[in-house]
Amino acid sequence: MDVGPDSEEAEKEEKPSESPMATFNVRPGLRHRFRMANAGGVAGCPVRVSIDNHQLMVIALDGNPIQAAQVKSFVLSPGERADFVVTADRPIGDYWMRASADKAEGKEIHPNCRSLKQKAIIHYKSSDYKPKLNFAFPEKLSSYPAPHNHPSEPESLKEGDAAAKVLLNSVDDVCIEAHDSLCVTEVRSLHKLDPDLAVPKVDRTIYLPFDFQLVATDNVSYPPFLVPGTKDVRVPRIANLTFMYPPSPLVTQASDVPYDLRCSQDLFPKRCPTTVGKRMEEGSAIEKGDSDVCECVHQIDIGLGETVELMLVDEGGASDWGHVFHLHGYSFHVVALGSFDSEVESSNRIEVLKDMDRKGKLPRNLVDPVVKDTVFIPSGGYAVLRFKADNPGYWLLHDQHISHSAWGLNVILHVGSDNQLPPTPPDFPKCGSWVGPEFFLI
Ligand SMILES: [Cu+2]
Repeated sequence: MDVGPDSEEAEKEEKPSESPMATFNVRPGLRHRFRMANAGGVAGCPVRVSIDNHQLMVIALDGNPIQAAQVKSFVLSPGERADFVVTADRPIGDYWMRASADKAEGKEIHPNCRSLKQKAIIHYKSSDYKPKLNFAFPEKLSSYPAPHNHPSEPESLKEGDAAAKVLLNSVDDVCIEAHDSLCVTEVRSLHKLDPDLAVPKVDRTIYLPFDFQLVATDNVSYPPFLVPGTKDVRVPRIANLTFMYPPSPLVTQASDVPYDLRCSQDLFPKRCPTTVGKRMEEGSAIEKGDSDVCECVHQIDIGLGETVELMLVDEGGASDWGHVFHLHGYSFHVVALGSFDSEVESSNRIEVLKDMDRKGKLPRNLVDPVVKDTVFIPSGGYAVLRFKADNPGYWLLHDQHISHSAWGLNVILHVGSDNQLPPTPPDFPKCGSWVGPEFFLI
């Protein structure tokens, strides 16, 4: 077996990773805890992890303990972490750990993720077993020797153990038994939901529909990573607002951030076009230079100690690969997550979700929902997240996809008032936007 591409066809379009391969030593008969993170990357690919001939017992997600789930493989989106236990109970030898890009049922792997494939070696360390092969950094991976002990099984058999479940932690909202998959909403936390969060209605419900607004159909020559697609220029928004980073840090210099740069869902700056808040119809022509985008420091104020529910809804406009959101300062309970019927109009999904909720058709797990700080929202889907706002500060909620975040798919959750924060040290350095000498010559 070769560690290069798995088939000749794949070889044409994929180049195997040239990075050195890691070796993890395990002791026969013992259990070993692995702590794995998807450390991301520009493409923001979801990654599926497995170990040949071994089951993985996942015991924590994003550092929060869950009721152990025995799986064949699991998926991590950028920023997500998993702790899993591997029992070294197979014949002494070496086994592949595999990581490769994952995709939703019936969808293609994102073009930027296709070449994502890496392997590591799980090496049984035993005095009875001395590998004849040298695993230290071969010059060329293509000449890398096959791990000992299981060279003859076809790839398909090793990757897909029909009896085991896949912990489908992301990339798909379809969680049906036939898929032998386990959705994040089916994973149970080891701890019960706090009583003040296990109520029908929390103190604050915050609706966060997000979309990508078409602002130009010209060929604009930004670097490719700033423009989704080749022609249309789209700008991300949360509740119609595109996030702009403040010129000074809010925690220590909130009063230095100009009022006109700041905004909330009820307060749009005067400089913003009056069309902000109105939705552009799908496919409607855009005049050159026309825009209904408002770029501002989008902040949502939350009282310290309030119980909060965030309702994130993907209202479309971007690619159909889904979004991964990360919240700073908190872990949240994923009480619901899913997608809508295909006939629901994209620009109306938040209203549909509210309506479902009013009619009692939005089931929540208010007993033992999984606790996370990073969550994958399926394309065109929604996530309902709960937490108690007991940590004062300015906390960023952002898309983990680096380019989406750079374009403005972020919002600040401002918890508590500034006098509830520890005081800024008197000699703490200050900063702001650069004002060059030309400013003084005007
Ligand atoms: Cu972050």
